[in-house]
Amino acid sequence: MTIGFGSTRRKEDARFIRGQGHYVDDVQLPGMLHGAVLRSPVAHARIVSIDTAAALQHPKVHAVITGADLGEQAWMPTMSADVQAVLATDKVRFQGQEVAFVVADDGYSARDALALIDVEYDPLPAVVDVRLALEPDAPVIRDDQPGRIDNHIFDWEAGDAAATAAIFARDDVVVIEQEMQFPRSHPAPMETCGAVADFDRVSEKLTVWCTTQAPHAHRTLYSLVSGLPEHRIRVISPDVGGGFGNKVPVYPGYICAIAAARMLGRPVKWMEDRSENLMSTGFARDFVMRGRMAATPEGKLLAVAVDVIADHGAFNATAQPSRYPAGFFSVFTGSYDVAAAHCAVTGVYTNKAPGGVAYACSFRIAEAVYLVERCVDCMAGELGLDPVELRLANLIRPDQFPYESKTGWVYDSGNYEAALLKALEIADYAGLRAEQAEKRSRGELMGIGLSFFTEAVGAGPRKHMDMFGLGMNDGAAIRISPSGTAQLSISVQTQGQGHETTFAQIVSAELGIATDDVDVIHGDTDTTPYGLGTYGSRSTPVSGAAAALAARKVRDRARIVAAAMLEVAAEDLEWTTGRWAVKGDPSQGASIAEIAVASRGPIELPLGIEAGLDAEAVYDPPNLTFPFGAYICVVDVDPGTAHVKVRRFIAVDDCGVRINPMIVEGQIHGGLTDGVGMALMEMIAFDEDGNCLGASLMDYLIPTAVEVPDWETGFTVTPSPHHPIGAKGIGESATVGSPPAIVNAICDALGVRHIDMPCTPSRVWDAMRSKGRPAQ
Ligand code: MCN
Ligand code: CUM
Repeated sequence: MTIGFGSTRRKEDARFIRGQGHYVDDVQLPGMLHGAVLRSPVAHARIVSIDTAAALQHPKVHAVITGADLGEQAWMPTMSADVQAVLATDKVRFQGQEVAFVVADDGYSARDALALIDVEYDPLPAVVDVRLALEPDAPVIRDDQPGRIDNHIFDWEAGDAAATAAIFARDDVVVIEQEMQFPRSHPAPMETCGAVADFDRVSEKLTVWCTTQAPHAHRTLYSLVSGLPEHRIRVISPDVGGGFGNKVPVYPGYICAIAAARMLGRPVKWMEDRSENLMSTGFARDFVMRGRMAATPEGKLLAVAVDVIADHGAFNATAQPSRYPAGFFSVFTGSYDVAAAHCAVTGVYTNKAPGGVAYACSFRIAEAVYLVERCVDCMAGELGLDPVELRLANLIRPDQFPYESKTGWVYDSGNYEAALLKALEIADYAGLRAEQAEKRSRGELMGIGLSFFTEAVGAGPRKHMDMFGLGMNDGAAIRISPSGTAQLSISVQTQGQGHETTFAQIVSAELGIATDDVDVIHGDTDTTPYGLGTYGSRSTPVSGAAAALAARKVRDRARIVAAAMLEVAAEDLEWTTGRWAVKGDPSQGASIAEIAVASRGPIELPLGIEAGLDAEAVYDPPNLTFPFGAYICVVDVDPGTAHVKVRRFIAVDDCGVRINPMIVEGQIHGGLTDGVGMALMEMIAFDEDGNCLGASLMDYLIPTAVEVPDWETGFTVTPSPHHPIGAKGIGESATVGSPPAIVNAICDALGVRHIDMPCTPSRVWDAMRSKGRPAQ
């Protein structure tokens, strides 16, 4: 029996390792039909006509739905104040865009019938380069918006432009400037996206099983699109095979399944295949950045400035809940105490699938951390300082917390130097530098790269967040059975993070109930309290806090009942794990199980006290939590093939109090692997006609166990002062922190100032040649 925090095994693994998980594609309903989406083969074209007659003749086809059939529902609102075509009516705006939806007896027939639909396209020039999209003669992509004459979406800035410019203008500062790109990448979860929609014409209730990280948020959107009231919509998110941000947005296929189920009066399943997932959903990053940094010649960092052009694709469907169009990018001052900072971000439409979706990034923090950590290394090179030295001299000091950044974020707590020193110690930094010097003398290319990052997770406080005009609070409800076991229902949705274990541990720690005696209910809007779901590593910071607070309410109620049982005043009782006992006489007490049964039993409860111990809480976070970490990467570059091998990777993370250190470590391992992918191989590329070149896992490379080293992890613990259990989120830290460490290491190995991700062999080869290598 285990109680409370610690590395207990994951409860959910019992079903997963037996192959007993239950995913959307496992849902089978009587009379269920299957849908398939017809997608545009071209990136930009006017739709002249759609002829569905032949497809309708197919003996197994029940319906072929086009945008015209959807009427007002042909467009749906996005989470970023834009609209997105569910099925294209006027034009197609990216390759892979949804054009028609076929419903048939089985999935194979539905897909076969797609080929029978005849769409006449009138091709238009496509633009996939953000800079070209901003040119005055660029084709206007969103001419559905009245009066639009260009592809510009927004201009947004943060920080103090004048104060920053004043520092850059000083003649006693050293300035570096570096252009860099964070390429378009894809979360590529194991399970693709899909939905099963079932509409009961009698009760007028719609049930949607779908791959979502945020069931309640999806319910709101389905209500907005379908016109059905929210209480008549039930969203169920069963087991989810990885989300990584891919399953935050609402995709057209879900809406098509819902529309078809309502039209036909039968359940409809739609599951996309791998290419559809890679071509049309969940794109992240795609930032072109120009960073500048100013420092004194001695190495005091003074200012950071950055201009960004952000490629949002054809529809601004950025799934992030902040009030800022560039999400949390304004944390780009990172972990350093600078005097001034400024960023300017321009959002642009291109003929690509909607981008700007989250991918283990905490909403643009991956981009921000990459920017600042690359700039710090460029500055170290410029000043001739060791990157460690420059960082140590500028990290925010422990006594400066809570620290208000120059762009208005209040970092809750931190002890940065301790984390960096620990990483240096694990790595044996001095030893690594000595090894590198020795290898260099033999012409070998070894590189050592650092990054220090601050994350901002736990969306979120009203000051920064809002989704559909709603705040970002989350509820938790605990039901205590008469025998003292518990069910906790939560608003967030696990996709592999282990919530069924860690949330049980939170309740267990608060109430002294064994973790096995706490079951976690989630992923069903009919049975869980309202909340905004899992992304931005917010489950622990927000929903975890709600769970702890609900458990504390249970404890408070138990105290009153125990007082009645023991015939003492409640104030005379004290709590020791799992038990209320009389102060000074621990033998006089009652366990939660004893109190639970008594609370529904024959004892006389004080006036106004209801039977049972059930309790609910809603947590409205006063601030985000700011986990941090120090990463060191060691690479070897093969001078003959330009292949980069990540030989060692040391990650010291601090996410405050850890509920389950083993799960936390697993999150770090996964995130670091993501980082290797982004730094070395992942990029969704397009040709100049807008054809997507990353539509299969043969073309879009993702890392496997072969490409990654044995991770070396370490931890420091700096609790969050405002979180009930002192925990900060961890789910995205390593994805955010690792890419710059790897690129810094590659630059260090090659002796070049910058190389863009992904650092593929051909790019590394070019960089080597720029330095006169390899010897011709
Ligand atoms: N945890 C802990 N102690 C802490 C912090 C977290 O024990 N101090 C545990 C949590 O209880 C939870 C896990 O670590 O079981 C991750 O918690 P948290 O940081 O709160 O993140 P979320 O649960 O909100 O997960 C979201 C985050 C995001 S946004 C992406 S993207 C991502 C990530 O999680 N997607 C993932 N990790 C993933 N891991 C898996 N396996 N699959 C995904 O899709
Ligand atoms: Cu930034 S991806 Mo996660 O927030 O689902």
